[in-house]
Formats: sequence, structure tokens, C-alpha cells
Amino acid sequence: MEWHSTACVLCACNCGIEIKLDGRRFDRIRGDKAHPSSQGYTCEKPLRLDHYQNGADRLTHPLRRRPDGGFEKIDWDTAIREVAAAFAATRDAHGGETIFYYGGGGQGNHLGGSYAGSFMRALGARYRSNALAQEKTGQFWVGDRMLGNVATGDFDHCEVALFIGKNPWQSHGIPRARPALREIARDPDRCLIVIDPRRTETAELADIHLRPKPGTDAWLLAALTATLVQEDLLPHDWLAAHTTGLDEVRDVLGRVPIGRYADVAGVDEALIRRTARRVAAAGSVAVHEDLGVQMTLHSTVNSYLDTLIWALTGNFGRPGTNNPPILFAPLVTFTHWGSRPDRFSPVAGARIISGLVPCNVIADEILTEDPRRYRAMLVETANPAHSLADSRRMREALNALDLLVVIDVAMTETARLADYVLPAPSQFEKWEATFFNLETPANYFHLRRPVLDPPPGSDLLPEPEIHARLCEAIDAVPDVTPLREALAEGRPAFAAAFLNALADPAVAKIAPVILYRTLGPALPGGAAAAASLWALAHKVALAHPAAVRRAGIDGEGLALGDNLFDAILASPSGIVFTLDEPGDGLTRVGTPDGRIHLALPDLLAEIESLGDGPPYDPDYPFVLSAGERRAFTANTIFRDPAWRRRDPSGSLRINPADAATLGLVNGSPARVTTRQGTVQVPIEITETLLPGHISLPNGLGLTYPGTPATTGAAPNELTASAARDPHAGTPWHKHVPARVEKM
Ligand SMILES: Nc1nc2c(c(=O)[nH]1)N[C@H]1C(S)=C(S)[C@@H](COP(=O)(O)OP(=O)(O)OC[C@H]3O[C@@H](n4cnc5c(=O)[nH]c(N)nc54)[C@H](O)[C@@H]3O)O[C@H]1N2
Ligand SMILES: Nc1nc2c(c(=O)[nH]1)N[C@H]1C(S)=C(S)[C@@H](COP(=O)(O)OP(=O)(O)OC[C@H]3O[C@@H](n4cnc5c(=O)[nH]c(N)nc54)[C@H](O)[C@@H]3O)O[C@H]1N2
Ligand code: SF4
Ligand SMILES: [Mo]
Repeated sequence: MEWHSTACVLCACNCGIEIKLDGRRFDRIRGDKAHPSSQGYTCEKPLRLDHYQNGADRLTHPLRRRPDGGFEKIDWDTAIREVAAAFAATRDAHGGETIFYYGGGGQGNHLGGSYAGSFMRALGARYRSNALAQEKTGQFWVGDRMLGNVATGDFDHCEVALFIGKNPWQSHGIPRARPALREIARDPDRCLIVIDPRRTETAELADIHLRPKPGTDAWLLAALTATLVQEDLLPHDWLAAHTTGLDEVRDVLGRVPIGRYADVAGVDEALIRRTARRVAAAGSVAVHEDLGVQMTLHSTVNSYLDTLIWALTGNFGRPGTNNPPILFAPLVTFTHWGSRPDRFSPVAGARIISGLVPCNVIADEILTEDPRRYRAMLVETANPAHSLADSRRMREALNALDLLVVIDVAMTETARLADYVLPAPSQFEKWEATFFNLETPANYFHLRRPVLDPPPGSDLLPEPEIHARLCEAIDAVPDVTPLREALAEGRPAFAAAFLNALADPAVAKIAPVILYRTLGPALPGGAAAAASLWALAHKVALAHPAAVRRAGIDGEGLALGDNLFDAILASPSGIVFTLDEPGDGLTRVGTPDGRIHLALPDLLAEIESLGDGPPYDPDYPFVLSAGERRAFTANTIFRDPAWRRRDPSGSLRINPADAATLGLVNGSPARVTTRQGTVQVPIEITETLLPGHISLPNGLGLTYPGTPATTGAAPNELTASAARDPHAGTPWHKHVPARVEKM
């Protein structure tokens, strides 16, 4: 029996794994030592991947909704013809911009989504979104305005590691998180700092744990950055050389009442000052913020203040600090300082950041009489009926569409509402890759090969083939014979012909599909889906030739991109595709003057006007974090509840004092009520939460064949779409006012 190299698809780390099959079962799974980033590391979750691969609600055939509400199996010719015609009819009647695209990539799969834009552009669609628009867009907007880029922390080499609203012990997000955290914690010269109201597994290891009351990070972070300014802990030469706007920032932070803000956050002022001094004294500081601050009150201000921590202390562009990664694919896009105008969603007028409409306004954009409303939607590798705020209203919105088409591997909450469900092979049955390539100084790309065939008797199509056929069905694909002929002469001739062909806007719109239909069939081992990577490899090689060469790829001119592409095709465990030298990060600041712009006036004004603390409603005395990452959560990628070895129904965590007041004991059922809804869940009493703070896990509340009802509470039955950041529209899922009652 053979080990197959692939990757874990459960979080953005995408650790390399090897799988041994027993028939169609995943018999054994281990870390892949040849994977250049994870180097054999995995957490416990991928050992359960058979529950994804062989889930009982895997889709096997294209489905069409019947008039009686049920689904019937159809063949692919019918499915493609009818779906293409239905989208085209929406376009003809109401304009292509009323067609909305949601998703395009989960935690492990972005290759299929790289072809979806072709069909959407061919239809004239303009609006799209995905989960990044309910977590990262505030951070992207701040990064865009301050440095024309985003920066990620280098935790392998930092002296001080600062995690803000992030629990990497459970949620990872940095390579080999657990050994990396242990190493930092063990080293007396290094320092691990955690800002989290919960005493998380990561906080347990920390040298300094700042424990704000939930939702008070803006006050705490303002006090921390104000200490840097007021105690003059700033590297003035560095700031003069690399930044602008210091005076405006100093003006506002110089007036922050540190003691009062510390009181609002409930954190000892002396500890805040000690933390600021430790950060300022360090040779290098790496910062990582995540959902704890991105999904709570003042989230965009939080992202701004987090950025100021490293920017004001000069922790940028060196090893162990924060650096803009070289993206393999444009996972994040920037406005390039005014060269692209700001865009807003058509009905709600919400700011579009990195090309994404805020998730929290999507229902508003549908449930309206406004003629610009979205009328048709393609959902791919996402479950918005479950993952977006206010599921009840989201279901209503999806039902109100003229057309909903879902591409997935399983019968999800969203697929159940669809007019057509298009089934794809699992991520282990096709060529796949993720575009979560965010590391520095070395960055990694992993093209995964199929581990096994689709189930016998099933009728599945990989996403690239679905998008290509849909484009063909609306007559968007021109004759590609000349390109095929050029390819027969070799890649250089093909590259020249392809660049030529791009001059035609009809070709440029669907370039990925054109590559799939020309270069695709010529790729070895059936790797047609990798065709879009050829163009991306060339883009990276043209923009960053030195970093690509340092990664061991040779070649002059276009040969460098071709060789990078070929190296990716030939490496089943992934490769290092770029390697930075110290200082390279500085060259990727995308502002016109090449400087980091410290002052964002609108956000500085919000810092000045922070009030006396978060609002409090005695009817809802608790703050609920709706969607905590735990040992046995993985978004909705695992649908089979049996994958959870502990806590099968996802307990509500609550502090002992609160439990005692309410008369709750461990394991007893409780009722949690928010302004939006009510759920019943078992209780887990834990000292790790502050009084007044409760948490529910993410990814629960799914239906599954053979189980009587849903297992656990679906967090978004409790959340409200209006509870969102005023700038980025990102939700406050970590700050849901709630009440708990004994049952
Ligand atoms: N096990 C597991 N890992 C995952 C996932 C999963 O489903 N399961 N999902 C993946 C995905 S999609 C993502 S985006 C990441 C998310 O990764 P994280 O952001 O690390 O995950 P969370 O547990 O949602 O939130 C992080 C922390 O925020 C804290 N928090 C709550 N309220 C506040 C607050 O007001 N202020 C501060 N400072 N902190 C607060 C919580 O106590 C929690 O420890 O995880 C990824 N990894
Ligand atoms: N209340 C609350 N809501 C949240 C969060 C929270 O913390 N609290 N977290 C938010 C965050 S950070 C995220 S990332 C989102 C996640 O929510 P979503 O973006 O909706 O995605 P996932 O739950 O990851 O589901 C991925 C889907 O992809 C499907 N899939 C798996 N493999 C394939 C494949 O090869 N092809 C296709 N076509 N489909 C496939 C799975 O069956 C599943 O339906 O949830 C968000 N929602
Ligand atoms: S850290 Fe993430 S990618 Fe790695 S094994 Fe765990 S869940 Fe999978
Ligand atoms: Mo996420």
C-alpha cells in the first residue's frame, strides 16, 4: 500500500499530509515531512479527514429542483444547458450586474474558484463576496491605506510574538503553531504576549496575558499605543526614514487618557505600560490579529491600532517582524492609491474592499424592491445559509432570488435552498491548491494531486470543467485552434500567441478558461486544472524574479515563469516559490511615496471619540462569542457529527460564578437568547472565561443523514446582520448581547 502526498483542507495552514487508502477509506494519515512549510507537523484534526471524504451527504449527481420542492437527478448536459440559460435570462432581463457570486474557495481549495471569474465576467456580473468579507476586509482596508499592502508576522524569527484576539494553539494560522508557540514560551530571551479575554491554550503559555473585557480592545490598544507615544518609546530615525503622519498620530495618542482607557478594558495600567516597554525594547516583534478583534466592536479601529503597534516601533521589513508576503494569486487586491476608485455595493451602498461586498449586507441587497437588487446567485464551496449573520433572514434572501445555483461536494444548508446543485469531486479526488500563501521570508505553493477517483456510480465534474462548460454554453468561448497550434510549437510560441489573444476583451475576460481548454489538456497526468497557475507563475516571476531565483528556480525572461510552473507541477509535496532577503519587505510598500502612512484621520477621530465602554443592555447581560475555534471544530467542512470525539453538541462555555448564579451545573442544558433567536445547548463551566462572557463553537448546527436533527447550535441563528463595523461592514460575531437561562 502506497502513501499519497496531499494536504489538510481544514485550516489556512494546509499542512502537508500523506494518506494510505484501504479501498475508498482513509486508513492512515500522517504529516508529510517533505512539505516545505509544515515539515511533517499536523494537529489532531486531519486524522479524521475520512469523515469529509466519505461523508454520507456527499453529492453524487447534478440535481434540479422539482415543482413540488424536492430534487431530481439530471445529467450534466441538461444541467449546464439549463443553468447557463437561466443566468443568461437574468442578464437579458435585468443586466449582468444583478448576478452575484459567493465563495470560490474554502480552507483548502482555490483552484476551482480561479475559473469562476470567467463565467461571471462573461455574463457581465460585477459583484461578489466570500468569507473574507466577514473577517479580514477591515484589516485589508487599513493595510491598503497605510502601506498599499498587507503584512504578516514572521514568528519563526521574532523575539516578541504578539497575538491579538487569536488563539493559534487551536486555530493555527501560523506554520507548526504548537511547537512554534512552545519554542517562544520556553526561550527566556523571547516573549509571548496574548491579548484575549479568555485564558486560552495560547494564553496559558504566554509571558504576558492582557485580558480585556470582551469588546474593549479599542480602549486597550489605544492605551498600549498611547504609552509608546507618551513615554516616547519610538525609534525616531526609523520613523523619519520610512513613515509619514507621525505628528497627527502623536497628537491624538498623546491625549489618550491611558489610565481611564485601561479601566474601561479592565486591565491593570501598569501591565499595559510594561507590555508597551517590552515591545519597544525588542529586537523584533511579530504581530498577528484575528477574529477576536476583527469580529468585535470597533474592529477596523482595532486593526488600525494593531498595525500601529508594529509600525510605531519600526517592526517592519526585517526578519522576525511584519512583512508583505508575495502572493501567488491575488487573494487580496488593493486600490493602488486612487488608481482604482472606491466602489460601493449597489443597494446598501456598503464599501467594497478587496473586491468583496460585505457579507452582512448581502441579504439587504436582495430583500428590496430596488431594481438593482441581486436576482441570481452562484455559490461555490461556501455555505452562506449557515455562515452569514442572521441565518433566518439569509434563508429568506436566498429563497427570494430568481435563481440560486450551488457548487459543492455535500448537501449543505445552502444547497438545500438551491434551484440547481452541481456536484464536484472531493478535494482528494482532483487536482487542487490553496492560495493562502502568506509566509515570509520563504513562501510556499502546493499543487495537490488526486489521491483517489470519484465514487463509482457518481457523476461529478471538477469546478474548472463546470466553469468552462458554462462559458461555452453561453457562447463566450472563441475558437481556440490558433492557440492550440501555437502550443504544438512549444511554450514560447504559446506564450506569444496567448498574450496576443488577450488584446481581445472577449478573450481577456475568460482567460483562465481559455488556458484550461488550450494548455490544460497538454499538462501531464491530467493536470488540466493547473492551467490557470501558468499565468500566475509568470506574473510572480515577472514581478519578483530575484525572490523566485533564490527559491532555486532558474531561467531568463519568460523561461523563469515556465520553470516555476513546471517545478510546481513536478512537486507533489509543494515547493518554496519565493525567498526574501532582509529588507525586501520595505520594497513592497505600495504607497506612491514608498512610505508607511501612519495617520488615518477617520480612524484617529474614532479613537478620540471612544466613549465610556461598550453599550450594556440589562435584558441581555452577557457577551456571547458566537463561533469559537476549538479542538473539534472545522468550519462546516466536516458535516458528520461523529467526527467529534469530545463535546459532540458544542457546549456553551461559561464562568463558574455565572453558572452558580444561574443554578447551572456542568453538562446541564441551558437556553441562550439573543435579540435574534434562541438555542438550547449543554453547559461547560470553565475558569477560562471572564464573568459575563460566554462562548459557543463555530461550525455546529448542521443536519446530517441518520441523525435525528441538527447537532449543536448554529451560531448565526443568534447573530444580527446590522451588528457590523461602520467602515468595513464586518460582523460583530464575538460581541452578541445575550441572556442565559436554566431549563
Ligand atoms: N480548530 C479550528 N481551527 C480553525 C478553524 C476552525 O473552525 N476550527 N477555522 C479557521 C478559520 S476560518 C479562521 S478565520 C481562524 C480563526 O482563528 P481565531 O481568530 O484564533 O479563532 P476564534 O477562536 O474564533 O477567536 C480567537 C479568540 O478571540 C477571542 N475573543 C473573543 N472576544 C474577544 C475580544 O473582545 N477581544 C479579544 N482580543 N479577543 C476576543 C476568543 O476568546 C478566542 O480565543 O481559525 C482557523 N482555524
Ligand atoms: N457566527 C459566526 N459566523 C461565522 C464565523 C464565526 O466565527 N462566527 N466565522 C466566519 C469565518 S472566519 C469563515 S471562514 C466562514 C466559513 O464559512 P463558509 O465560507 O461558508 O465555508 P465553510 O464552512 O468553510 O464551508 C465550505 C463549503 O465547501 C464545501 N466543500 C468542501 N470541499 C469542496 C470542494 O472541493 N468543492 C466545492 N465546490 N465545495 C467544497 C463544503 O462542503 C462546505 O459546504 O464562516 C464565518 N461565519
Ligand atoms: S494546522 Fe490546520 S492545516 Fe495543519 S493539520 Fe491542523 S487543521 Fe490541518
Ligand atoms: Mo475564516
